[in-house]
Amino acid sequence: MRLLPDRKTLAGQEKMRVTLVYPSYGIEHHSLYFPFGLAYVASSLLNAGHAVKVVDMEGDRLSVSETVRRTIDSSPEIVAFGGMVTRFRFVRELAGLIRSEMPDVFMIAGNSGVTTVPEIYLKSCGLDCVVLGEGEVTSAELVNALEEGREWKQVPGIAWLDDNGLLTKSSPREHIADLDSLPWPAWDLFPIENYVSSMDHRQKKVRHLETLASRGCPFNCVYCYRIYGRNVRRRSPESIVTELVELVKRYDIKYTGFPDDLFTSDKKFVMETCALMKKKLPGIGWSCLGRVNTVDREMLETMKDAGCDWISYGIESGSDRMLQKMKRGVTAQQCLDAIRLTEMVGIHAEGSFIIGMFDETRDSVKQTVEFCRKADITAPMLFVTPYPGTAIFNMALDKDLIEDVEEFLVKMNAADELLVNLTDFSDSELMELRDWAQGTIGRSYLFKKPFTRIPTLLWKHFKLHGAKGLFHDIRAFLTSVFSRK
Ligand code: B12
Ligand code: SF4
Repeated sequence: MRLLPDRKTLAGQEKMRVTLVYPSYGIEHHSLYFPFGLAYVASSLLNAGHAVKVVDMEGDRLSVSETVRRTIDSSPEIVAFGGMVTRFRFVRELAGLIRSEMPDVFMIAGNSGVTTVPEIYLKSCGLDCVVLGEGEVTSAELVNALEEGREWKQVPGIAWLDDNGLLTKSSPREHIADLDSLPWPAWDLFPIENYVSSMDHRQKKVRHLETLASRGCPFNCVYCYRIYGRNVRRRSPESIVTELVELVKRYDIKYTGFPDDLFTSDKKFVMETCALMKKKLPGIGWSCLGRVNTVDREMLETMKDAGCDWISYGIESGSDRMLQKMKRGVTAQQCLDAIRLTEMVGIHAEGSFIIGMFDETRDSVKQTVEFCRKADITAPMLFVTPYPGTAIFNMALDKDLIEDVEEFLVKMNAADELLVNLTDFSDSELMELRDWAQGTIGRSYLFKKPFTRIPTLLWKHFKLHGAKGLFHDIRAFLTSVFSRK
C-alpha cells in the first residue's frame, strides 16, 4: 500500500491551497448542470479562510489531460473531487494521473457515490480519505486539521483505508440543522456564465440558475438514494428568495428551479415561498420536482401564480403492482389525477418512467404505455438501475446480479443503457420491450395533435442537433412508424 506523505509538512501555513475538481457529465449534452454540492463545499472552505480554486471539466468542457494540467498548475496541497456517482470513471482516471505527477498531494472526494461505496473510491482512485454525506462542515474541519497538523482522522464524517487496506470510518457527522446558516454556493469560482447561458433542463435557451430550498425526502422509494435522509430540512422562504434576488441581480437570470429531493414535501412551506417569490421576483419562471400525492389544486394554483410553469413528477410506472414493488406509496390513478390537475391549472407536467424493475412483465409495461396515452404525455423511459445506496442495489447484490461493483460504476451513465437486468426477461427482450414502449408512447403523443406536435418536435431537434441531426431523427421516426409491432 502507498504510504501517506508526512502531513506535518503541511502545518504552520496560513491557508491551505485547495483545488476542487468537477468531473465531466460524461456524455455529449447541451445542458450544463451547476454543481451545487461542490459549490457549497467551496464557500465553506473559503469561509474557513482557505485558498480555493476550481477546475471545472464540465463547465469549461475540458479534456482529461487539460483538467489534469490545470489542476497541477494550480499547485494545490489538497485536491478534492466532486461529481455524482456516474462520473466515477473520470475521478478514477483524473486521480491516477494527478497522483503520478504529485505523489504528496492530499486527495479527497465527496458526493452521494462516495458516501455509498467509499471503499471503491478509496481503493481505485488512491484517495487519502473521503467525506461522507453533507460536506460543508466536514470538509472545513478536515482542511483545518491538515493545516494545523492535527490528527485529521478524528474529524467526524470521513472514511479512509487503514494500513491493512481496510475501510475505517470516523464517528458519523450530524446533519446540518439550520440550512439558512450556510453561506451561498461559491458560484463565481466556476465558469458561471457557461452554466447560466446554457440550455436549461427543458432544453430552452433562457438565462437560468437554480437554488436549493430543502434537503431530504420523507418517502422511501426502493430505487432512490437520499444522501440527506428522510428528515426534511428546509430553508426559510426569506433565505431562498433573498438568494434568488441576488442571482437575478448578479447574473440577470430569468428562470430558476429547485433541484431538491422533493420541493413539494410541505404545503405550508411551498405556499409561503410562493407568496414571497410572487412579491420579490416578478417575471421569473421556475420549475421543480414534485410528487403526485403532495400536491393539490390550491397549491398548484399558488405555484402557477408565483411563476412555476413546469413540474416533473416521478411516475415511474402505470402499473399499480409495480408501483407497490417500488414502494412508491401512490396509485396510477393518483398519478393520472395529479398530471391532469397540473395541466389544468396551466403548469406543464412532465413524467419520468423506468422499465425493468424486479417482476416487470409485458402486462405491466403495457399498462405504462396505456397510462401515458391517457395522461397524454411522453417521456424517456429509462432502465431501472440499482444505484449504490438504494434498496434495489442491495437486492441486486444479494441475487448476485452485479458481479463487479467497480466495473458497474465505470459503465454508469445516464441510465439509457441496460447495465443490470433485474427482470426475468433476457437482456435483448428487455431492450426490445423498452424500444417498443418508448416508440409507442412517442407516436401516440405525437399523433394526438400531429399538426402542432410534430413541427414543434422537429424544430426542437433542429435547434439541438442541426440539419444532420434532424435528418437522422426523421429517418429514425419514419423507421419506427413503419416497423410498428
Ligand atoms: C439535480 C440532479 C441531477 C441533475 C444534474 C446535477 C449535477 N450538477 O450533476 C441531472 C438532472 C442532470 C441529474 C442526472 C442524473 N442523476 Co441526479 N440528481 C440531482 C439531484 C436532484 C440534486 C443534486 C444536487 O445538486 N444536490 C444538492 C447538493 C448540495 O447536494 P450534493 O450534490 O449531494 O452535495 C453534497 C454532498 O454530496 C457533499 N459533496 C458533494 N460533492 C462534494 C465534493 C467534495 C470534495 C466534498 C468534500 C463533499 C461533496 O457535500 C455537498 C453539500 O452538502 C440529486 C438528489 C439530491 N437531492 O441530491 C440527484 C442524484 C444525485 N441523481 C442521481 C441519479 C441516479 C442521476 C442519474 C443517473 C439519473 C438517470 N437515471 O439518468 C443522472 C446521471 C446523469 C450523469 N451522466 O451524470 C442519484 C444518485 C444516486 C447515487 N447513489 O449516487 C441522486 C442522489 C438522486 C436519487 N435520490 O437517487 N441529476
Ligand atoms: S424518488 Fe423522490 S419521492 Fe421517492 S424517495 Fe426519492 S426523492 Fe423521495
